[in-house]
Amino acid sequence: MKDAAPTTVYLADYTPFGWQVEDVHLTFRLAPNATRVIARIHFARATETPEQTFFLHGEDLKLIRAAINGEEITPEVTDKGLTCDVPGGSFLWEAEVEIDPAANTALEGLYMSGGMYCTQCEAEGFRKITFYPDRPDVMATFTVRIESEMPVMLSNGNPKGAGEGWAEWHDPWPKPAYLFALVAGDLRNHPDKFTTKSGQKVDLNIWVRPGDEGKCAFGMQALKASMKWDEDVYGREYDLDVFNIVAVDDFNMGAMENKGLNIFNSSCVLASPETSTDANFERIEAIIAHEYFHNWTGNRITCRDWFQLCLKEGLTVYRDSQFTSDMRGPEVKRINDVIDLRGRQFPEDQGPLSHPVRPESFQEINNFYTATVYEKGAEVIGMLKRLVGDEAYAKALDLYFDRHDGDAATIEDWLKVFEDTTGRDLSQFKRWYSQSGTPRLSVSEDWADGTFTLTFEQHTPPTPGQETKKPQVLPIAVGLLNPNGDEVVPTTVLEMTEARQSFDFTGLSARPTASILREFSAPVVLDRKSSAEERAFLVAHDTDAFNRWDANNILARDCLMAMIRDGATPDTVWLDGLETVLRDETLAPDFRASMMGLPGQTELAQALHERGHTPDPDAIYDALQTLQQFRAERWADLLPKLAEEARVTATYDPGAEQVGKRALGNSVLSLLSRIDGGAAAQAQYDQADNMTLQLSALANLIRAGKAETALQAFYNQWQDDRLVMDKWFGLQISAAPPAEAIDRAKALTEHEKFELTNPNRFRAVFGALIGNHAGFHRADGTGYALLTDWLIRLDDKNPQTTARMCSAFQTWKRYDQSRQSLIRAQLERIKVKENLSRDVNEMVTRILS
Ligand code: B3K
Ligand code: ZN
Repeated sequence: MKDAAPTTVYLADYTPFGWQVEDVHLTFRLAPNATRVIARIHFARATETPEQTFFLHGEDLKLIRAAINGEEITPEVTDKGLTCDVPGGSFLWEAEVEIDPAANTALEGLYMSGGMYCTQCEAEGFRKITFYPDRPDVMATFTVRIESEMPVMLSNGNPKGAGEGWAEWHDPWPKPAYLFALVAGDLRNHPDKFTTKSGQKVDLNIWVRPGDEGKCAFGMQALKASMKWDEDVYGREYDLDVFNIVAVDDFNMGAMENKGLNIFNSSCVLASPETSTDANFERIEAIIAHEYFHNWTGNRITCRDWFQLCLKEGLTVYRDSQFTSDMRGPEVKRINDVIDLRGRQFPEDQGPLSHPVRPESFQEINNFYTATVYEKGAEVIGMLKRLVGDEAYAKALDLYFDRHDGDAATIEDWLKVFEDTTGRDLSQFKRWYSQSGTPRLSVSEDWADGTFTLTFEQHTPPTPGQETKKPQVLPIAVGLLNPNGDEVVPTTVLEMTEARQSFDFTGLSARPTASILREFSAPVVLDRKSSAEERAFLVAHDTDAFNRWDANNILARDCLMAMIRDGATPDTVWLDGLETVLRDETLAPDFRASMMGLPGQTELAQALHERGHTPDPDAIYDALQTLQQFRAERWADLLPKLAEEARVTATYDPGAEQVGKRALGNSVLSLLSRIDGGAAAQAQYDQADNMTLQLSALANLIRAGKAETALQAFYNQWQDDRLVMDKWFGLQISAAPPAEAIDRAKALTEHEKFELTNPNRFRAVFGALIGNHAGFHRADGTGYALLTDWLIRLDDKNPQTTARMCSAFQTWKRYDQSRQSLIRAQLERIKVKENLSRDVNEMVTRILS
């Protein structure tokens, strides 16, 4: 192992850096295997900080020369960094190092992707570029000179000058090193302009590899919409002369908010109707917004230390979800966000990887860019806003930007602006940041003399390192419906602070039906003993779209669980009620498509586990197939009608209206293809002029076992398009019958276009395998073994992506003894791998614990 005894970093140990960085000058002489980085940095001793030895982070750097105030020195260098004696006052630090970007397959620091140079520094990648205090609370202005043969050379900030073989950039905004970026390559740009509300003109560019120019227009439109939205809604303006976005094929995550130079995984910025699905368009719009919004929430106000990550990520996710709501409608956005939260964050929070929104220790910070920090972090902000109200939220945010602009801030700073603007004491609310685990909320109802009483109890089960929990503040949005379906009490927010608490609604003439946790007002598991009739009543009448959907979702789940456990037949009362909703043309197509959805296989596995049953992946898969077949036959009259409503005749547009129709059409197709032998899917495939229709048709042909010709045709058509090829790789595995998934995955790893070192391609194959629940969890353990073989191989090249994919095993304790021991054996195999990365070691140790 690289780290025989990996070190753990604790929030409680925070100490400020003993020096200030006044400015940073960097010169890059780019060469694939021997890039020289020459740094000139002015340091000054910070007052009010304890005596420290002067330590600069540095990893995988070949030190050529170091000097202080012009005098060469020989510092002590380890694999973590460098220490030396420094003068008492201010001084000039100079260092020249050599690095090897072409050999950098970890994609952290300076690396090469398809012949271009690019960087990724968050969280701790800058230390692979030069020796530096690589911590977010050290902020400085950067001036960067790039020397290379590449036609395009970019860095943060504003352009300062350029000539034959060189370019200079200056970023006037002090920033931490994790926001540093450099790109050099043969790139084409898609330019545009934006004028801020105070009249500043900004040049906008999306830079791409030759051939991708035609896929930039949508991203540019999304960028301009984001800039405008942040001015209108948060009063935030852009602050440089240029804003550059670069698309890169090899990237560990979605995108990165480097100041003035956002770098994107090409899959998260390049879009065209022929090559991208509606879901791709929506995701691209959201990620462009997210990275842009970081300019204020992350860059202008950054984090004091990495434990505060949710300060920028939770808030920025919250902001991008507001943006998407505004662009595309709030109802289905909320439903999709909750599906995502329950599908990714809940399992994390209820298993061995559970950690607070603000973790208190880590070995490898990259392992904490999690659904808990991001998505639960955003939910916490949503709750705060609900508790204080929209107006107070806006005031608090204004104060946050005023008070902390230029700061490296903490969660305490964040909560203080709310306390100061509202006069509230948020000390109990703060538990949302420190207590891990998903609270369980149970509710009982009483009715007497015109008074309806709801009594809630909250309880959070133990999580790693946290045996006992205290009650949290829960905003519970409730509405009451009369027996005739009218709303008698509109949405009211109950503020629960105790472990057990009752709330009365008085003066009612009849016992109402309660709609509880509207809009999913708190990230909890709501345990409500309620009859199927009551759920059906909410499906028919609830005015809250989320709860209407959720009541239906619970009926679907209960129906499936009865099928899985007792071999029951599908619940026709539920299906008939749902049919009435689906026939209601006043309801938006995208909402009806959501209502047609069923809980996924992992959600059912979790639900069974929670009720004390051991989930059988095959039985879950079979029940879903049976139910879909049953619905297809029962709704044989309904489906053509819905298909007609879903038809889009206008030219393709990725806006909400058409997207909603296509979503409904594709839900219909997935049923229709079960009763027409795949004819409708084949017809849709043959006629499709956009990827949304083409891909869904292909998925249904695969499920129907009729895709051989279409898969070949698809390959022939798209073999030169990397992003579409990722879909081709993934879909064959994700849509395959479980019995075939592993063989397909194995065969695809032998395909000439499979690339171990390209995270998108690796995830296309193995993400799809993990997502094929019954296939991955095949009883003989071959799915676990195949994934492990490849994780072991990838770890030597790219620890970050390997570590992230280890979470496929986080739910292992749900399954039967045999599967548990098969998974344990694979985790132990990973653990003893030679030179196991710190990233993967930490993940596997936590999962096993
Ligand atoms: N801040 C980056 C994520 C960096 C991940 C480092 N492992 C993207 C984002 O959240 O916007
Ligand atoms: Zn972010």
